Amino acid sequence: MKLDQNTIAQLAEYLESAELQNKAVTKITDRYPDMDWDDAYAIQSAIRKRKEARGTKIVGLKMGLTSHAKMKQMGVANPVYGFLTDYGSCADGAEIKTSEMIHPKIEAEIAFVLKQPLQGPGCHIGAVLAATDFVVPAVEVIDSRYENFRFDLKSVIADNTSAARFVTGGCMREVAGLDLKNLGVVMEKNGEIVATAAGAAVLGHPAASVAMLANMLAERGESIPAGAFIMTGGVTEAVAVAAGDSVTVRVQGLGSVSMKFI
Ligand code: 0L1
Ligand code: MG
Repeated sequence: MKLDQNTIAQLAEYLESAELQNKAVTKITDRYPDMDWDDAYAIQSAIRKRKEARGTKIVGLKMGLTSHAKMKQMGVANPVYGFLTDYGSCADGAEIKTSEMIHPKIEAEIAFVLKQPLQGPGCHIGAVLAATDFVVPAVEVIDSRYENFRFDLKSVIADNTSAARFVTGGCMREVAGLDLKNLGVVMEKNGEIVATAAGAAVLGHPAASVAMLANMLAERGESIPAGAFIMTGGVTEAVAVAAGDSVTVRVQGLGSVSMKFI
């Protein structure tokens, strides 16, 4: 690690305040260009601890930047992971306040709920499918705390991978009999189709994203517990939303998820 504990705590406060006050800030690598991957995840973990100390519950995990469309859009080459909060969870059909965010964007995702824990290294698609209770469609509302959504990978990891809100809905389905790779996804904004994709857009198979999460967590001595809710990453590029927009994401065989931005 290149940063001391004091600096990590200060950067956690800097980024969490930006989130809670909806104020965009400059990316932290401008000031700390030598910070490393361990520093980035340590800042994310310090933000998580700040929230937990105030009573926030961590209700899931997320992978981000798992599709080529997203990686190309953001100019980065590797997936990242973060955590989901209880206050970020929205019901199907929710009204989501844009006044609580800086510059929200939406991503259509396939979420997994596990019935068994997963431990890397060596976790693979087969282990994930065997450990999965059900999958469900979801939409992530991301909101980078960085000005103009401009960042590098270390800055975005520290910023809890832009996590803001997430909406689950549709139908829960067991994975047996589901062709997750060929699952069609259609994203509509204000009644118009704005993006389409198939499950394979996420690392070739959405379960590969969960396996990668288990393997990445293992590098830090962590694992995915039974019962975990995991968002696997946007299947398409992220789409900007503003107050007044209505969004519906339809996932083949899994129903739809809708929300309105106010
Ligand atoms: O969930 C995601 O794929 C987002 C990861 C962070 C990058 C971004 O803000 O677009
Ligand atoms: Mg996402």
